[in-house]
Amino acid sequence: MTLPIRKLDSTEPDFLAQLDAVLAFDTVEDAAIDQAAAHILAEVKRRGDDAVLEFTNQFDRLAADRVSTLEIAQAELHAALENLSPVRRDALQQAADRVRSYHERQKQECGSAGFTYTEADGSVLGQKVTPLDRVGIYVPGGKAAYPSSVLMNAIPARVAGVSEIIMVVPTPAGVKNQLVLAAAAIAGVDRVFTIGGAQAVGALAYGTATIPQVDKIVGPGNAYVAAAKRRVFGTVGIDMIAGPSEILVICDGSTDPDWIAMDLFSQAEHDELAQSILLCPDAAYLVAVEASINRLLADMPRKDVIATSLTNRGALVKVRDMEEACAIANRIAAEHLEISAQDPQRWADRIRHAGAMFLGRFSSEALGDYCAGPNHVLPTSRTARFSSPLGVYDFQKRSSIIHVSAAGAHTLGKIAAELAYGEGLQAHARSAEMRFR
Ligand code: HSO
Ligand code: ZN
Repeated sequence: MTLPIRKLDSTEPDFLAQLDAVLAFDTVEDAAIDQAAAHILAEVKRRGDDAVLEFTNQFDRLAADRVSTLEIAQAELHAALENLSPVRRDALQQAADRVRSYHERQKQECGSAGFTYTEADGSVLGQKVTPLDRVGIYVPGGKAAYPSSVLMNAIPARVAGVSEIIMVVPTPAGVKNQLVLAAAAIAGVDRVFTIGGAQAVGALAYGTATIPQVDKIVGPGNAYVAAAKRRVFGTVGIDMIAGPSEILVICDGSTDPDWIAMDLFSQAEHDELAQSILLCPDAAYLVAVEASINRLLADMPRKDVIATSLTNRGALVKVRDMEEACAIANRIAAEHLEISAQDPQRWADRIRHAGAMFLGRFSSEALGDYCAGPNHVLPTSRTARFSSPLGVYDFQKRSSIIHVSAAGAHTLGKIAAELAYGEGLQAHARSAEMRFR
């Protein structure tokens, strides 16, 4: 099988335009989907449980008579865990333990303790960090129902100190994904409702008689879920609107080409829109990877998805040298960046924009997807230019602390009053002045 995978060469005059065309991803929101989501949200806001029940029965082909029957008891979550094969249960547990310890480290290192400092006049200024009270985790029900994503969303919330984690997961035709339930048990999710779509987002955002209102909704979903999340943002926090998954591999030509081909497949198999790109200065090596792709593809159960993804959105790119590869990687700002090279640290030092960096030939993205420890919820569609992996910090917020001494009220009061008069705000000025006059 010969896949018509796109080949680019950075020495071609219009290379950057070609690259941008490969990267371009149409995020235009579908107006019809947005309108449908808006309607569902309005109904859930107005009619609460009744609307949630109707939409759930309709879209997921259920015949539930009360929303409370859509809640899965803790005992059922733990039974799902117990019923896994010991090998799989053990793998899930080890992944959870590693993700937890990484995020515990992140909590220590990322300013979770807040800070205060005292000025010479005795005034104290600072910042207090507080976990969110209640968080909702959306877990897709269909082909992208990933137990690993349950761990990646719930564990940092738990580590942050969130008091209550509510998970929603649609169960079309009532089919429950046992591995998802087991992951919820391991991650310590408090309550699970088998609802999904815009109606689940609405229930979490507004609260109903049965489903508690949350402060933030995280987790990926289909186009209706994304539209609903966009719309409830402001009433609640949201994590991000994730695009299709991407991998960018920079290879110096020293890694087994089969390994690189399989890494490109690993992202491509997620979805037809996923993107896998390889940058390499060695033309012969690119030919070898292409041969590996064509040889290995036939054996892949998801070969159709992989082939579509690689054909429509993939690319093998010949670059001048590793320096140029790094510059291109910064332009792409990929969700996942593998640097498969002899001296990966040397090149990693040049990278400024990537959701996660996998350094050296043994660090395949798959390890990060499941169990290395860092989060696999990462900025997609070039948003790594300005955003970060999901982390403990996403489940915390900060409050400023201002504790002014009598002496401080004098010095600060004069500054504040002067500026308040300048803004024409008398009460501000007087409120400051009363404390030192
Ligand atoms: N690569 C996906 C995460 C995932 N992979 C889940 C396997 N399961 C997006 O980062
Ligand atoms: Zn993956």
